[in-house]
Amino acid sequence: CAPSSKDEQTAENEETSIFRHQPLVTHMYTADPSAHVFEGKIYIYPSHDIETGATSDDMGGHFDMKDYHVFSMDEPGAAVKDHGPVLKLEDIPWASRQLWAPDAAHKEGKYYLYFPAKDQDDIFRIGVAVADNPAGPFKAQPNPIKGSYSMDPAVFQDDDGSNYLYFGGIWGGQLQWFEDGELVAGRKGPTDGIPAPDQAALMPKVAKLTADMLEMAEKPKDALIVDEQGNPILSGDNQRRFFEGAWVHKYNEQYYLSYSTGDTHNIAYAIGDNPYGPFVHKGNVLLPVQGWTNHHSIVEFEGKWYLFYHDTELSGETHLRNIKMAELQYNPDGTIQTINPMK
Ligand code: FUB
Repeated sequence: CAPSSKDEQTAENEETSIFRHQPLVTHMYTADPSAHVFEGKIYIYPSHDIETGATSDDMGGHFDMKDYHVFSMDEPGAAVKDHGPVLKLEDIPWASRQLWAPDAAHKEGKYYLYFPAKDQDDIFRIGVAVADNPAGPFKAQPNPIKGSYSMDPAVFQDDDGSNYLYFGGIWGGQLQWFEDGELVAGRKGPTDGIPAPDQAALMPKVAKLTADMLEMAEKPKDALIVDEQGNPILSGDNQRRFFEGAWVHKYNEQYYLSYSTGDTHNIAYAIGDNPYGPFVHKGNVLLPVQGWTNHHSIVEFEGKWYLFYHDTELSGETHLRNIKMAELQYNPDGTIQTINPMK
């Protein structure tokens, strides 16, 4: 099923009810939705999946995206507007290929798109592009963020206005090739640098952003994910360990770090009392979806909370995904009610 080439699209059909896990966008393939409320609307910053014939492998070579579109909706369940391409690979001076999962942030009238791409040496770095409004277009900075590596950036803005960049992902995301922020020579394969099963897992990274939002203000630290006893989640604990797609939100003064467990396909979450963690693993936000990848964001709109995610309903192909949303519910103790996308 090939999407039509319409640039502007409206999800006018009642069938797109968010509570029925319907695709939000059907005229093109979209994935990795990062949702934010800007100017009173929901803006979604997804990956734009395309078919290029790139070979499928354990390093994600088949995710060969070349631009980003921005989408918006006035409220949950309303028409979804495609604002068109807002940043293209050819306009990013340092990037060579693979525009993977982005995120966006707002500060003092400017909007910032954070995105991963491979550099000229085929190593993932994280870039930032700037716009005057949430729908872009975005202009890329000439170089990636200094000291950045790996992928799946997500920016959390705390109530005091501080912004924190979370990033990282193993296997195709190359996090396992780095130690203390440096690429380790000789690491090339998907499992090179993955800790032994009885060792602590690799963790997502976190760093405060500079006041101008363009660089990291500090060396990235581990956002430690621990079990209820305070022990780091182990590398062999595939149901709970971090793989990719970190996202942080705040609910009732607690910090929720949610992430994909990759080869076990959960969106797990852990709770901490500050943006750096440690975060105590609590359970799953979302069970496996159709397709290999599971990637999400969580946003509050007018007092209700929503999960944005993707699956492969429209194509049946792991690299050609479609974004969806569903309402999220909390229990009185702050835990999240797990969503089963198959129901
Ligand atoms: O879209 C490419 C990659 O697939 C993302 O960066 C990962 O999180 C996974 O969803």
